[in-house]
Amino acid sequence: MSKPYYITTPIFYVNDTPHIGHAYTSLACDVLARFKRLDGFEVAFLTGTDEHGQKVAKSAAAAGVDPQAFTDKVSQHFRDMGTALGLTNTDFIRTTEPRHKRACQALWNRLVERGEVYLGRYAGWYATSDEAFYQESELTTNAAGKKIAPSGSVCEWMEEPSYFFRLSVWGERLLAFYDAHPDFILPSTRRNEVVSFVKSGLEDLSISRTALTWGVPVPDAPEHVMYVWLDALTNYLTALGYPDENADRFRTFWPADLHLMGKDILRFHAVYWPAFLMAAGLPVPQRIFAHGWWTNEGRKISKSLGNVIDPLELISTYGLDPVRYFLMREVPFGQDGDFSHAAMVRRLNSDLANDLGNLAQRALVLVQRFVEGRVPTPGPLTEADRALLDPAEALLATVREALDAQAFHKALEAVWSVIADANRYVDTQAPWTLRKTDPARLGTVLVALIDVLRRVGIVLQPFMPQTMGRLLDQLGVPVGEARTFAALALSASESLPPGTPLPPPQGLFPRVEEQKAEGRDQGSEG
Ligand code: ME8
Repeated sequence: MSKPYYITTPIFYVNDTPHIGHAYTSLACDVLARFKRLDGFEVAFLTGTDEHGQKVAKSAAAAGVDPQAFTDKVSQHFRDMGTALGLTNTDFIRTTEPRHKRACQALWNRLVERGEVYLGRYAGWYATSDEAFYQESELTTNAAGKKIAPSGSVCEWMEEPSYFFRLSVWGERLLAFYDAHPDFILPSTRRNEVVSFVKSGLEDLSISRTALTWGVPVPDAPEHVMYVWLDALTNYLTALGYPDENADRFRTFWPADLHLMGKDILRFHAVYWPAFLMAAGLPVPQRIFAHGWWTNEGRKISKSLGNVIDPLELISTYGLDPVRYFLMREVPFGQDGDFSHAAMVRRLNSDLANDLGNLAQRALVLVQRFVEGRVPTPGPLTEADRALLDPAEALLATVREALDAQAFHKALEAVWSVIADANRYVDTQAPWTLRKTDPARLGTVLVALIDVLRRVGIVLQPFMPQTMGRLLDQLGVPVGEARTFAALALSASESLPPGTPLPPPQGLFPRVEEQKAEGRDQGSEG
């Protein structure tokens, strides 16, 4: 029986077109989902769109269309982005679906039954672009006299009847929970921010609006619609069949293993969400990870600045796998990152074309030229061979540990350290000389190289599925079991019997011309 693993992206607001930021979170989840599958887990991977609330209602009104028609159209753009990115999500949720309304209303009723909700009146600050309430003490005043949230969004004063969730009574229990689960919020710097926010004292949370009709109606009080964040967070339960807690999917996959998101929405996931769940008597997710923020050439990415980086355009310029690699490698996961085409070209040329691409090409060309295109028979291993093979054999464990901490960059660093070892090994072993001086030793060296490439190819599949598929084809590794992590337990001769014919090699990663970057970076500033 395989172990379950449930991973989610945020559900994205349909007021915007998908950009590099949305692609980033989605790709990180996809890498983890693919990794866990190859590692023998049964994976549920959820993404989707957040379609209610004032922000979406305003965008629909501005576009002059009915909100449902508007969300139908924009939600499709996010699905299309997923297809272009090669996402392997197992579900795509839209919060305007009937299954979701049912789940939200059931969760609401549960909170009411448990005495967690009361009717009152909200009077305070609200930022529509964040769909968030702010306390006066968090705000600053800009030159025009407007109140500004820490996110930079403009706040408006709002007063209306509202249902409240008794968040104020959950502070101590949240702190005790964070204490007992030190890895619940990662990275730890972000965890500290959340802890101090909770320690500063929580106020009850307004969870319904009357000034708005675009939302899930509150049961028995249809003049209220639910606060969009209560509605949105519930999506993680809806997709598993909630409120049917006996549904197979729910029993198998709840609580989630990982909710992954940007740092902008950590508070909702790390404070409100566990409080709602605890209040409803439901288990709390295992981990909330908040990654950093991408800027474009040092500037905030926004439609109004006209500097949005379109993932589809990146893919058509550089190819899908290089884009996937760059985003997971360039910035230590958790930190902020600045995008530039120059950095992209540099990295693709050095890591992919030079290091990995060259290694594969060198080794496979030698096999064609010197041993008739067949896997040779290895002889006894030397110290130099072990120095190459030991870290390559340990790679899966190293990568697994890094990915279990969402350290994508560390996982890739470990793989590239093996690739660098292998390139040095080719230089020091000089197989072109061995051909004449010691043909038996040549066989050993080539088999060691093929085995390192096989290991690298298998471990990198979650990051670059298409290209690593092609590499494994060229190494004669059959599709299926032989490409899963279980196959990494096999030795070189168990996995690729001597005599196996290998097809003529084809380059994996073409070099990107430097000119591709030139002009683009300036161009995106305009
Ligand atoms: O917040 N850099 O949706 P949203 C990195 N609907 N990541 C970025 C980014 C950037 N510049 N811009 C966006 C919402 N993201 C809610 C979520 S979940 C129950 C509800 C990514 O469309 C990042 O994952 O504003 C961020 O958290 C998310 O998009 C915000 O998406």
